[in-house]
Amino acid sequence: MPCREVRQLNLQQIAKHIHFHQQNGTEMDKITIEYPALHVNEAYEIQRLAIEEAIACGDELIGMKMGLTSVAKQKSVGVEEAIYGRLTRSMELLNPTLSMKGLIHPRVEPEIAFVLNKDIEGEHVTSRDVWAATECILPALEVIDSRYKNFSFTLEDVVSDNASSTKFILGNQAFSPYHTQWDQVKVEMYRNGELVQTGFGAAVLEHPVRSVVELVKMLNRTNEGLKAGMVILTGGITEAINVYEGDFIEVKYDQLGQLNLRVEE
Ligand code: OOG
Ligand code: MG
Repeated sequence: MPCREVRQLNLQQIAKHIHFHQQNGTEMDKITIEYPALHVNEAYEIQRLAIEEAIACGDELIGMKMGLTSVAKQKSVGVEEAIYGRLTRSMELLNPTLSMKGLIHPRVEPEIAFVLNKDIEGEHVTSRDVWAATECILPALEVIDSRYKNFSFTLEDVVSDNASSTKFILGNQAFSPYHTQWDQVKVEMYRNGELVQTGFGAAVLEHPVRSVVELVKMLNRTNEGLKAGMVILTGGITEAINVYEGDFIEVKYDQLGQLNLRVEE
């Protein structure tokens, strides 16, 4: 067993390696090939350190995301628990156009995003605490792009790679948390006019608010929490779909409008 200092140093080195691939959009081998004993807690530390690298390069932490929040999603990637990742300013698309430059094998998924107006932390958090700290809710699309070859990974790999986070876009229209039953929102995703995925908000841990509760509990393990102003992506409502140059993606949120994404060179 190597001494603590050596392990620490390795986490930093792995984080720098992952940050390099995240910045350049280049694929890499699974971290667990070289470090088969990597623990999930160490993977979260690698994730945090890699984002610190990005922040040191001028990026900014603006939110958090949950992933693998449905059993169907967990099955499709072979990982059996929900995970979280960190969102930075450079990931937010301000126009509905996705450039394939710097991407490897992107996938798009519809999500529901919470925007907070108060800090939330602690292991005893409830959905009431989340509602009391929610400024508004927006329909969102997430673009995930695992840096691992063939989009194939273990729990520890995907956590280290910031839960595949790459880009996201939020709808223009913000909604009050209170007048919509978020678990009953129906979502339809079309690729080039063809319906390819359908789902309901309930796919996300029965209700997207539960995803924020889970996130706060998971962050509490490392004495972290959510901050006022953060954007929280609660997790894919449907399976993610592969997208290619020239694709036009439309996602219709029943009663809540539509989000589009044009995929370009
Ligand atoms: C992990 C990220 C999954 C979600 O919403 O479920 C995710 C992956 O599938 O690469 O963002
Ligand atoms: Mg997602």
